[in-house]
Amino acid sequence: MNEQNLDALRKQIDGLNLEILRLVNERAEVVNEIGKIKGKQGVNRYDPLRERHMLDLLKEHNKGPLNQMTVDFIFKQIFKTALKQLEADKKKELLVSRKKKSEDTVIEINGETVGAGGPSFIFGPCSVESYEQTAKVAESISAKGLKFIRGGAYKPRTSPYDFQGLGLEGLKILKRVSQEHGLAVVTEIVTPAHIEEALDYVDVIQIGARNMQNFELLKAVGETNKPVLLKRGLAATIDEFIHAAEYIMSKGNENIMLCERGIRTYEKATRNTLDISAVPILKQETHLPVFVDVTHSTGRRDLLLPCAKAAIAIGADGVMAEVHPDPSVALSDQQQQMDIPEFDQFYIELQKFMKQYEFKA
Ligand SMILES: [Mn+2]
Repeated sequence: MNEQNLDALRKQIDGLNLEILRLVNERAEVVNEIGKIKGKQGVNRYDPLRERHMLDLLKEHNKGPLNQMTVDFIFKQIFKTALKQLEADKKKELLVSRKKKSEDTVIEINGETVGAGGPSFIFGPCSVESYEQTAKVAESISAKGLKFIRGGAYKPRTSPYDFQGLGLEGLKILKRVSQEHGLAVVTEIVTPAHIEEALDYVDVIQIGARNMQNFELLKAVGETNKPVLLKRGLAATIDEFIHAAEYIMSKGNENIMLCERGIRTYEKATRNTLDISAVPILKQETHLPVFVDVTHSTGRRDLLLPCAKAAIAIGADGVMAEVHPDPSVALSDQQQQMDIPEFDQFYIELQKFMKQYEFKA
């Protein structure tokens, strides 16, 4: 008798579960409709006053046996789930997302197509220190048939007493050197106030790791039509990185390249930890080209080549590294810049590797 009773009660529970499921889904559909209306009106989807009202109404009608705390808990979960669903749908709508645009973004700069398969290379000194120093590196880059030179004119340094860069003078040196050697300039801009002036000197605006969430700067570069190289913040999640890129694209600039440059972890063997898996994740989640900066991620000369190989093997669209004619007297990043013979060797080895494994050049 007891056994039969239990079976009957269990059947009753199964029926109730299905009924709850039907109701919860029906509720989600209604929430969806509300979301559409709110989306059109441009108002926030979460409304705390409305939620308070719903909870009060439930309290008024709760006859038990569940106590009010339990009822609140259950319904808050239901409210949250519906909002989460709306957020997930919203994420699919990001302009930078692969779901929004399935084909790869290809950016044409100085005769180089970035993101069309086959890695692009960005080399150059950490900081622009003088015409002679920059020209020596440029000569070595163009001798390899490469198209980009990087160099910092504005340097956001950890300490305000460290070398802050040559500023406009540095941009002028980069421009002169790039014209003499047929290169495109990749350089960091740190404030919206410098953008207009910089446009004449720069081919690719770099947003540095420390400025990845400088939203006013992101919006300002989004309003230009210059290609942007956006570096991942030192402690930024991939989701935050993607949303930073969205800030730029939301203002109309679609020429964005992402750059994984290492993140801060507990590991001390390297300056940062190169998050190599970020590359395929970013390639899956967005349609943007992805670079790997092997210099700042590792902070070690002996790791530049193996990490560059790893970047190419995992599908990065480009590699970035720092080169200085005499790193031991560099005004920034002395530890990790390559000198010219090391750079030559690095590039030869990388070419060999690409040939050996038949990577598209
Ligand atoms: Mn540097």
